[in-house]
Formats: sequence, structure tokens, C-alpha cells
Amino acid sequence: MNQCRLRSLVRVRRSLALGLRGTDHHILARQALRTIQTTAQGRGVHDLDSFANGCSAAYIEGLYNKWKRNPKSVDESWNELFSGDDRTTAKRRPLPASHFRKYRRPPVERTAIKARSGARTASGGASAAPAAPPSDWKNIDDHHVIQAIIRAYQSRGHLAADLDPLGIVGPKKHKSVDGTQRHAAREVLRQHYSYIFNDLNTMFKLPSSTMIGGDQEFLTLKEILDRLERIYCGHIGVEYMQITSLTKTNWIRDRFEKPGGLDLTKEEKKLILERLTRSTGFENFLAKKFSSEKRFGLEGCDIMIPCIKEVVDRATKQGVESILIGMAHRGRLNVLANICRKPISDILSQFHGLKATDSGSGDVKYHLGVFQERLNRQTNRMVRITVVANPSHLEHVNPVLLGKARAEMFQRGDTCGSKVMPIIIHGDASFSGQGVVYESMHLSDLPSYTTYGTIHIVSNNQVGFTTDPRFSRSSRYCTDVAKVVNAPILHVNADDPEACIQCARIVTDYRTRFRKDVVIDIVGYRRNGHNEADEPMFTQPLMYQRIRKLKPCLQLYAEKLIKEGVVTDGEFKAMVSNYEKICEDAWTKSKAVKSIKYSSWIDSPWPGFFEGRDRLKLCPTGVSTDTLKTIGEMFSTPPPSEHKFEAHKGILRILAQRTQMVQDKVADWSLGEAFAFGSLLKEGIHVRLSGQDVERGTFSHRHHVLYHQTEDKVVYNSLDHLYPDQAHYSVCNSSLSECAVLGFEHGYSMASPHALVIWEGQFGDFCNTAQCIIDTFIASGETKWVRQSGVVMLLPHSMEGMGPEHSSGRMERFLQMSDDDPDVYPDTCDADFVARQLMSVNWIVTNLSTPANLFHCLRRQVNMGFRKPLINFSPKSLLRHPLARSPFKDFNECSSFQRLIPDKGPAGKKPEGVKKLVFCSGKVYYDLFKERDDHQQVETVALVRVEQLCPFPYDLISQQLELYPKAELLWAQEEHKNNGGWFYVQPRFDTALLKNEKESRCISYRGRPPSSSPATGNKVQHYSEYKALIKSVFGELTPENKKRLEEQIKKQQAKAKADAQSKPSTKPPSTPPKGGSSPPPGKGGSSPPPAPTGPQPRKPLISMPSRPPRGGKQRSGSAPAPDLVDEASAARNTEPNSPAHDGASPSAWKRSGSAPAPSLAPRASASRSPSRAQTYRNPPSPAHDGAAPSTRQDSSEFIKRRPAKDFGSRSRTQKNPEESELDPTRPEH
Ligand SMILES: Cc1ncc(C[n+]2csc(CCOP(=O)(O)OP(=O)(O)O)c2C)c(N)n1
Repeated sequence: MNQCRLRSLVRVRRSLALGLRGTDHHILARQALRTIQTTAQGRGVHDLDSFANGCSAAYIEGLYNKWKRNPKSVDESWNELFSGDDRTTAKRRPLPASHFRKYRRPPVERTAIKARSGARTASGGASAAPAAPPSDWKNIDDHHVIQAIIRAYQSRGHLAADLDPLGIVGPKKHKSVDGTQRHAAREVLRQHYSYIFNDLNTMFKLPSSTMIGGDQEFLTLKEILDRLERIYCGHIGVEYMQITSLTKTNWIRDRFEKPGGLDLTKEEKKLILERLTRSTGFENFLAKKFSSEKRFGLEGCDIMIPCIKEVVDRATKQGVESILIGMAHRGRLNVLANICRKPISDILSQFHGLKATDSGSGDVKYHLGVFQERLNRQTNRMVRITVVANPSHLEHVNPVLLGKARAEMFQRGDTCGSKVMPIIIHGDASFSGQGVVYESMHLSDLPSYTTYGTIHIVSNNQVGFTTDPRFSRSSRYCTDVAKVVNAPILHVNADDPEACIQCARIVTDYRTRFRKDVVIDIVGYRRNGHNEADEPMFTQPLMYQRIRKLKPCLQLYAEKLIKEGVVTDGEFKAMVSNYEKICEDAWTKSKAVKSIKYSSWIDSPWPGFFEGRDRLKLCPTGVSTDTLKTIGEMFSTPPPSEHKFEAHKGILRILAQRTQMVQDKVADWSLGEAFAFGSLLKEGIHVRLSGQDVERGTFSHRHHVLYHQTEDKVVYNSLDHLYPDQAHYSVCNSSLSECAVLGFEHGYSMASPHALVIWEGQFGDFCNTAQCIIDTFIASGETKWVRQSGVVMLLPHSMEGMGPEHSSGRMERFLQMSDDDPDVYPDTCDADFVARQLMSVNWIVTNLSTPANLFHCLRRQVNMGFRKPLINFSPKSLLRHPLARSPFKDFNECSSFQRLIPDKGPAGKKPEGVKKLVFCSGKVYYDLFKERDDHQQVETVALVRVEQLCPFPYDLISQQLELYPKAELLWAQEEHKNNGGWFYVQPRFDTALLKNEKESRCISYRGRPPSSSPATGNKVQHYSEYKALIKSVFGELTPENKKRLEEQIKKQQAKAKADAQSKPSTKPPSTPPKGGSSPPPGKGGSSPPPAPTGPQPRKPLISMPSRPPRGGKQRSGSAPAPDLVDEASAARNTEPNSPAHDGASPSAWKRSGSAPAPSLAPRASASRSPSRAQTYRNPPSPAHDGAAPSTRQDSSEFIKRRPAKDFGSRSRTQKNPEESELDPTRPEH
């Protein structure tokens, strides 16, 4: 390639890049250029050289695309250039001069040529390009301007669209040279405005970036402007040029620009009129019958109902079987009547003020949910329509709806949203004002949260209560938030029903085609005040003067169709009176209704779940040792070596430590949780764990997903591959949102009772950003809407000296919202007391202290005959605390959840000698346990753990009170007095004490004083508060105790030193809990205690176990080892569920210095659906032999490539994982 050509190509490339940067065009243009480069081989490159600049790049690209489709569709000269076929040139037939002029190589500016040729000559390059007549410049420029004008309309035409039926926010018309009034104001056409209106009859060739010509290649300027004006500045304003995908923008262009594409038939128009008649008729009827009742009517945006109906019809035709709608008050009753077809008499009966026959507190009529399954007559297909019950808190139903939709997709095995479709209806003020909208939008494209496109419909009445949009948002449109997800936004004038219906069609088709979010903004008005009793003239006088003069949309449209001859006046009147009759009949029927049932407004029925079931039967939660072993082995085994999965060395160490635990038959927190998940998966229960960084776990303890160290997005999740026919385990790191993600998981849990759905907060402290979801859905959803949910919230909580916002999950708030009566002692003699108590409370609040109890508690969530939210305050330092471990026998068939764990040590064995009975909950128990030992009060102080705070375990508490009749009663907590459990437990203890007539004691508080901040940020203060708490329970350390402890510490230090010298360097990290509240050695604390796993000393950390062969017959788990059998049978004869360290001498655990292993596990695909929707099971594997994991399935399935966006090499350049991610003691902030 000669120098000249090379330089030219470089210039062309630069021009194209400059002209098109930032879009897909850029890539396309580059490809085109590459082809041009190749095909132009052997030709003079001056052709390219002179055409290529920023403006013409798009033009060339367009021509090139067109040529690629059909070489004859472009001028011969272009064909020649693109094909690079010199023979064509030779044989070319002579073209008319005018034609040839257009595409002849344009002239090159003489001075430029001179300069360039000078440069070339200087460098020994080529000669100057020939000149061309200046008239060619004009022609090229004109085409450039046409192209720019077309683009201006496409990208900014919406700014001049006629969207407001009130004409308040309207385009200013400008008179052009031909006398036509045009909307496209200067802000659309900008610099082209003055240029273009000089000669409207010039013929122009249309670029490929527009479809306005249809089959025509040439149009006059006037025609081009008229068509663009009609398309982009009429009653629809479409925002789509912000979308970065060329396919999508072309698709939308095609739908809007193609001539005739938006035309409707007479029949279609008639159908719109009929539906509009219903929509308006329903509001009119309610206004007539209940003039003073709030109904939040739709008047002014009545077309929304026909729009939704169009979406429903069209989506159903395209295969959707279930449509979920989330919306607020405005027009909701109309949606129930005319979209869901809830019998109008049922709706009207809500106005009669009737008593409910079932329990619950109910909700106002415009918040109730609906579930209807019916035949859609338009499509002759069955469709389910759900309107999810919602609170007054605007927009907060959005994530709940999305979660429910996602779960339904999962249940149906719908992997692309082809069967289930969510629709969210927004108000204009709330859409732009509420942060949850943005948070929910950001879930739309995440693999584990996507609903494959949500249709957003804004009922934009241009006012929020009494506030004008000019004072309620800073963005031009209320819909601007949707741009963050690249959604096309169609603004449409609500008084043009046909335009609205066209938009409804386009958004539905867009969702079906691309599975992405899309928005229609129906710009109307609100004919009445915010509610029907409100006077809008107080605050919007001018607006309402206009509204009063405006005819309703129905009347306008009827007049139009009558004029067009689509319907007669008589036909229209008949439509109106027919619907009036329907409403009147329903009214008569509704008067016969004497009571209502909340349950007939349920949005998430669980057919078959409650029928024939003893709801009060609590099924056992323990599992066999074999199951534990299978799960434990798989959970601690690295991916199969044949896949060369490179796991991090730190992970391999953690797996090895897990292996050790399995061999020792003891489980730490992580293993306990894995046992719960794994055993439920085995039973066909789908488990979903979601939240920020949950895959690894904030405290680096979980590691359910292993990451390939040299390949991006290659992951391994062993819990999803435990059994071939197990249910699907989904563990997903969420977006950094509490509100939307918790709402989503709550919605997910509503879809089916056969799933364990867990949201984990990064720290419990952050759950208050989801307070609205907690208050309005989780705490009160059941009583308002008779709807159950078993969602679990895991909230890391404990005072570890980590400051005010990393210490408290605000337990007191959850307890305060619990609806069990503190003054009523329940009937504890009832055989079903435990289940009944659980069933009648609004949620369960736990603060657990052992892995086994976590296991049982999580399993109980799905073993109950009903569903209840569980709020569990999970530990931080306990995740690795040597005492917070449970032996396998605490998980087996004889064990169960312990609502209260009594003292089983010397104090519990000799209760008569006990002077203080200390009740506590959660992590503080371990502090008290150690300090009691240090203070040598193991026989005089009994420590009792209240694991389940709500519902309060009255029966067990009373037993404890009776067991220690002479002891002083204390409640010890690490939280401040106005926080934690104290205010909840105190009146309940009083109630329990009052029950016993002989009782004269009362319980007193030991803990931090009240504070407005949940925790100090000062470590010194933290320790002094800790010491004060300990002192208040045990008193000062005696001099003898101090001396004894000092000696102990010295001994331990000497031993540790000797160990360090004798042991190999592969020793596992034995890190004591970081930031734990236990005072450091030398400050009255003691060294970390050993794992209480029995008499044998802890083995040194083994090297990585060799993985059992997969797919073969031999397996390690097929026959339990003799010691396991013994363990299981022995366990059956022992007292169930006794914690490992109960009864163990405190000094025993001090002997060993080995800290527990930080734990972790592996993972796979995030968005897989089950083969059998009902049971949530994974597809069966042919390799399954019904036994241990080693033989189960083709191991190639184990390693998954994540269905996530490719962010290139970014992830590879993140911080050094060695330094941060795998530091087991380093919690993330
Ligand atoms: C989170 C929240 N804040 C405030 C309110 C009180 N409120 C009820 S309706 C309303 C106006 C909503 O305006 P818009 O979203 O435009 O819907 P419209 O009622 O106009 O249809 C307000 C502020 C509420 N219900 N929820």
C-alpha cells in the first residue's frame, strides 16, 4: 500500500470515528470502512479521501449498508467503489449528467489540495487530487443538512411534540416559507432551521437512517419535513435515540417512520371507542353513586384502560400467560373492573362499609390485590391477571411485583419472560420522585433479577396531589429515570386514543422482541382534585379553568369517529347505555352482599398448599448424618481437577478446614447454613439467597461461589450440585440497594410456599433504607392482605466495636412491631402451643447462638404449615468463634429448633445453688460465658439463651423461672437500654412472673445505658462499656482470679510460641474474632477457646483431600464410616440438640489455641429454571445413582460460565484478592 493511500485511509478512519463515536454506528462504520478498504484495493483512494469526514461518515455508512443488501440499490458509482470491481467501471453505461453529478467525486478545496500536495511532495509523496466544480459542494452540503435534519427530528422531535391535551406545555408553532405552521421549533432543528426553509421543492435522496420514504428513495424537502413533523412532533413524542443498540433504534424507527405503519382499521377504532366507553363509564358510574367517596378516579387519563387492555391482548397473542400489574391508587378500581374483570358487584360491595368475616385488619379498597384467571375473548386464550396489593407508599410495590414476576417465571421454567410479563403503572410525580423507582429499574438487566422487560405505563396527569411538576422535579420529563436502563420512552397525548393504542402496541412488541424495559408516558390531566372531595382550584386555578372547558376524551373521540363514519351516533349511544346497564345490574347485585371476605382479594393464592393440611403440625427439621456427610463433603471439596478450575489458594485452605470439620463431625456457622440449604434442596425446596456480596459473605465466611482465578465469569457452586434431582440453589450478589432488593425477595417469596427465600443485609444497620418494605409489606402484609410470606431477613448484628452504623440491625424496631400482646399469658398447656403462637404472630424474630439452631430455624421456615417472615439477627464474630459450633448430633433426626437454650453446665445441674439467673440472647452469651468462667461463678450464675425472642417462649421461660426459684433475675444485653431486646422482653417477663402467684421477683436490666446512637465509634469507650456490663453482672474480678488469669495467659503464650516453632508452615490461620467485644489478652480476657468437639485433640490441617471420582461407582459417602453410624445411634440416646459446649468445662476450651476455620463454598449459574416447576427441582441427571455427590452427574455441568455482562478485563485488575477479599477477619464496609 502506497504512502498516499495509507494516509488517506488513516484520515477516513479518523473521520468516521469522530462522526460516529459513542454509538454502535461507530463499530458498524469501522466494519464498513474495513470492507471499503479491502474492496477499494487497487483503486485510487482519493474517492474515499475526499468524501470521508465527520459529516459524511454516516452517509457513507448508510449507503454501504444499503449496497450490502442490494448492490443495485445504490448509484453505479457507489457500487463500483464498494465492490472495487474495475470491470464494472469499464462496462458502465453512460449515466445522465444530472444523476452523475450527484455522486461524482466531489471537488476538493484547492488551497487544501495545495497544502496537502505540498506536504506530499515534500515527503516524496503523490501528486494533488483533481479539482471539481464548486456546485458539487452545495449538493453534498445539502444532503448533509437533510441527514442532520432527519436526525434532529429523530433525537429531538419529542421536544416539539404536541403532548399536552391542556395545551399548557405545548410546542410553539413557527410559520415556514411555504406558509405551513410547523411544530419543529428552533430547539429541534437548531442551526439547520434557517438554512433549510429556502427551497422546499428540492428533491433529496433519503439516507438509510430513515424509513420515512417507504419504497421511495427521493422526496422533496417539503415532503421530508411534513412526514418528520407528523411522526415526531404530533401526538407522540418518542425518545429512543439515547439507546445505544442500533438494532433497537432501527426497530423503533421502522415502527414509527414507515408510511402507514400507524394506521388503524375501522374495526380497531370501534374497539378503542368501546373500551374507552367502559373506562369513562365506570368512573362516571362511581361518581354518580358515591359522589363523596374517595376512589382516585382516572378521569382525564381514561385512555389508560384501553391501553392496558391492548397490551394484555397483544402480549397474550404473543404467548404471555400471566400478567402481573403493580400500581397505586389512581384508576385502580377501573383496572380491577375492566382489565382483570373482577366482578363489578364485588368492587361496589367495598363501598358499602361491610364487616369482614375473616381475620385481619384489611385495607382500603384502592390498595387491594386481585388474582383473576380468565379467557381473553380477543385472543381466545386463558390469561392470569394479578394486581399486587400495595401500600400507600407510592412506587414501593414495584420491586415486590418484579420479584413475584421473576419467581413465577422460575416456577414455570420461563427463562426469557415469554410466559410471564410485569406491567407497572406509575404516577408522574411519584415516578420521578421516589428513589425506589431508580433502584428497581437497576434490577432490570441483572441476571438473577431480570424480568426480561417490564412495561411501564405512566398515568401522567401533570400534577402530584397539589404540586405542579415545575416544583416537583428537575428533569424535563417525569420518565427520565428510565433512561438509565436505555429504555425507549413514548410520550403520548392522552386525548388521542389512536396514538395511545399505537404506543401500547409498540411497547408490547418491543418487550416481546427485545425483552427489555419500555415506557409509555400517557400525558393527560386530572379532571377532579387529588381525590374526589378535593378542591383543585385552590392550587391549580389556571389549569382547572382549562380543564373545565375541555370535553372528555370519550366525547372527542366519539365525535371524531362519527365524523369519519366509523360509528353512528346511535351506535355510540347504545355503547354508553349498555355499559351503564352492566354497572346498574352490578350495583343491584352488590346490595345483596351482606359481608365481605379479605381472602377474596388475595393476590397470591397458593392452591393446594393449605388444603387438607394440619397447619399446626410442625414437621421435624433434623436430618440424617448421611445427608450431613454428603452435603459437608461436597461443600468442602474443590471443583473436579479435570476441569482445571483454578481456585484461590486461600479458598482451598478454607475447603480443607471444612473437610476437617466434616471429619470431626462438627459444624461452624457456614457449615450449619450449608446443611440447612443443602438438605432443603434435597427435599425439592428451591433456595434463593440474595443481597449485597452474599456469595462470599460480607465477613468472608460463606464462599458459596468459587471464582476461577484466571478466567473471567467462570464460577463453581457446589450447593447447586449436591443431588441430581435437587431443587435449584440460587445465590446472587445484588445491586447495592436494600429497598428494591428486599422488596424483590419479598415478592419472590409470595409466589410460592415451596421456596426458602432469604435476603441478607450487608450489615443489619443498613436495613433501614428498606424500612418502607419492612413496615408496609413484611410486618403487616398478612394482616392487611391475608397474604403469607416466609421471607427470611438475615441481619448481621452485634456490638463488636465497629461503630454506630456497623453494630445494630435495630432489633428493637422489629420487636416493637411484633403484634403479640405483652400482657397476655398464652395457653402454654395447649398441645399445639408452639405452632399456634407462631401462626398468630406477624413475624418471627430470632437471635441465634449456634449453627445447629440456625439450621433448624431455616428449615422450620418451610416445614411449618403456614408461612411467616423470619427476622434473624445473624452473628459476625460468632461466624468463627470456636464455641459457636455444633456437633452433627445437633442436626440429626432427634434434634429440633431450640427456642430457648437452658444452662446445661454446673449451674443448670445444681439449680438450687444458683444466685443469679441471667437471660440473654445472641452473641453476648459467649462473652458472659467466658467472663463467668474468669470470675469463677460457673456454679452460681446460670446463663439462659433466648434464641427466639418473638413470639416469646413463655412456656420455656416459666420453666426456667421455676427451676431457679431463689435466683436474682437479670436480663443482660450488649445493646443500649433503648435498643436490643429489653423493652420487648421486660413486660413479657413480668407477665410470666405474674402468672405465678408465689412469685415476687422481677427482672432487672444489665447493659449499656440508653443512647441515641446504636454504638460508640471509639474502641476505648467500647471496651469500657463492655467491662461495665460484665461488672454489672459478675462484679469485679477478685485478686486471686486476676492472678490465675495472668498465669493462664502466660502459659498459653509459651505454648503458642512452642507450637509455632514445632508446627509446619501450612498451619491454618488461627485468627481470633476481629473486633470482638472480648477484651484483648492482658486486659482481663483469655485466649480463644478450642473447638468443643470431643476428647480427641484437633488434627493439624490436612492438605487438600483428593476428590472422589465422579461418575464412577466408588464413592466416599456411599457407606457411612463406622464412627458415623455410632455417632448417629449414640445421638438418638442423648438429649436432643444440646449445644456442643454445654457442659464442657470452660477451662477445657481454653486449652487449645486453634481458632475455627473460616469457611466457604462454590457455585454455578444464577438464572436457571427448574425442569419441574412445582417442585423446583433441578433436571434429573442420567448419571445419578441415588447416592453421594461423587457419583452423581457429569462434572462438566459443575463449572458454569456466568450469564453476566462482560465488563472486559476490569474485574481482572481489581485489588489484590490476597490482600483483601480473602482476609477472613476483614469485614467489608
Ligand atoms: C411515598 C409517599 N409519599 C407521599 C404520599 C402521599 N401522596 C399520595 S398521592 C400523592 C400524589 C401522587 O402524585 P402522582 O404520582 O402524580 O400520582 P397521581 O395521584 O397524580 O395519579 C401523594 C404525594 C404517598 N402516598 N406515598
